[in-house]
Amino acid sequence: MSREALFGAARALAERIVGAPAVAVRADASLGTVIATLGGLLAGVPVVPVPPDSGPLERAHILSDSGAALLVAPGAWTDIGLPTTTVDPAARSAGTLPEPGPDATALILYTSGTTGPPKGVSISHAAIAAGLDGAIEAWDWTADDVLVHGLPLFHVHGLVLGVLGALRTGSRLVHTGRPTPAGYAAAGGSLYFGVPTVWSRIAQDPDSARALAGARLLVSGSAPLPVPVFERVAELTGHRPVERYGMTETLITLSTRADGERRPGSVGWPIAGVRTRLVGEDGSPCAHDGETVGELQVDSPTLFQGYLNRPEATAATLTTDGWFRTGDVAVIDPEGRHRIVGRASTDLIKTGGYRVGAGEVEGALLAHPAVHEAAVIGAPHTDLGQEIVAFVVLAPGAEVSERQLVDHVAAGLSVHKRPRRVLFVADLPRNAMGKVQKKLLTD
Ligand code: MLC
Ligand code: AMP
Repeated sequence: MSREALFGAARALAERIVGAPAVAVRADASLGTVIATLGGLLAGVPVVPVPPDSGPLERAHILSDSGAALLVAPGAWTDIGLPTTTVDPAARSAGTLPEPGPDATALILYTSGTTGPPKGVSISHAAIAAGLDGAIEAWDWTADDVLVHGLPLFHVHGLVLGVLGALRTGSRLVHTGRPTPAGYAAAGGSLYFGVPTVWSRIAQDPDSARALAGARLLVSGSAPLPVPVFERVAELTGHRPVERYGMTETLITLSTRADGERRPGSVGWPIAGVRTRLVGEDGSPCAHDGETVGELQVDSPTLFQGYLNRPEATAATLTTDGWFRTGDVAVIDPEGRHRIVGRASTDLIKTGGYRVGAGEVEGALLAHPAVHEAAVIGAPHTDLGQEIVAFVVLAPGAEVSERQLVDHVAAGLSVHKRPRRVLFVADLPRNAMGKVQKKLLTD
């Protein structure tokens, strides 16, 4: 679809939804999602992308918490108690709407915390512009590029960088539907985005990997890129991948550069406008010696506006001087290169690049009548980075299979939040305070 046609169709939707408090979009990997998102942005109506495979529990929470007045859902989800509409890719409007101010909320993205249901992260138009401009500069991204990816359109990576970034630069976008090695190989792009699981699968498919030799830049983000995967991708494609780091709450903050050194394990330097610092457990600044480990904090025009309806949760992420606490543990070397070494909390799991809170999965398991106690961990996994593993104590006399519990979580939440393994145990290891000792479960 040309840019002109896309904006015409998006404007036609924008005119129908202008004035709504928020619009939810069933964000499948389709042109309809792109038109609906752009329509919301042009109308100045916050867009709430909803994962297309989200089950009733997760969907009901997102729709009610976000205050969406309308759902754009082509041909599905008629039972959700909200008026629905569809997009018409053939519609055209040349009308103009007033441009939303920089502080208007552009997107509300739902993402997991360590406990409870996902929180809505409000992101302003200005933050998106700042994050994209920083990435565009670091990667020399121009209208001559053809961006290729197959990532989901309800998170920062696929939607903000992967769709809005293409619109901001004017580069073409090929979405491969799913991020498969064969799909990437066939797309003939210049710029490729993937999460580490995608690059790991490409590294194991030499023919597809070699087809990327003609690209300009390969970019990995959303989770740590294992060094052997970096090296294998470089060997097969001739390109050392750019690695970059970000969060839903901060958008993109750190990256190696198209015109700079790309070292395995390094997420590089702050993009333009972003400041970072490392803070020790006692609150004092850490040395930038490449060894001293501290919490990474960010001060940046890319920061979120807060968690929707959760002022206390928002306040808990900010220091008294207004810096955002990422919860990631990092080192900075004397040249300013950043390396992410882990997370402060074991209860945020990264699986296939998706962020999943252990508490949300535990809550879904506990809602099953056969489950008495549940503890969920992220266990190291070569393909997914971490895989979700549940330890379950059954209620007295109850019987349930591993498969039934996996399906129970996949049906209520989203498919990617399902445990890959369920281990039935007689009891859970707890400390003197009664807290489950997840380190022992991981071991
Ligand atoms: C299996 N399936 C089930 C099921 N068991 N479905 C229902 N119930 C069950 N119990 C089926 C599904 O229907 C689906 O089938 C398939 O299994 C999906 O399996 P999967 O193993 O989950 O998918 P997989 O192919 O392994 O996914 C890997 C992946 C994916 C890399 C493609 O994890 C992915 O897209 N990750 C990207 C995450 C991302 O974009 N993160 C960015 C966050 S933003 P079928 O038939 O449909 O295939 C961020 C900010 C930043 O982090 O800085 O970037
Ligand atoms: P999300 O909100 O889904 O974007 O998840 C953000 C989290 O993903 C961060 O807090 C990090 O833990 C992790 N993350 C993102 N990019 C990277 C990266 N390049 N290396 C290591 N971890 C990353």
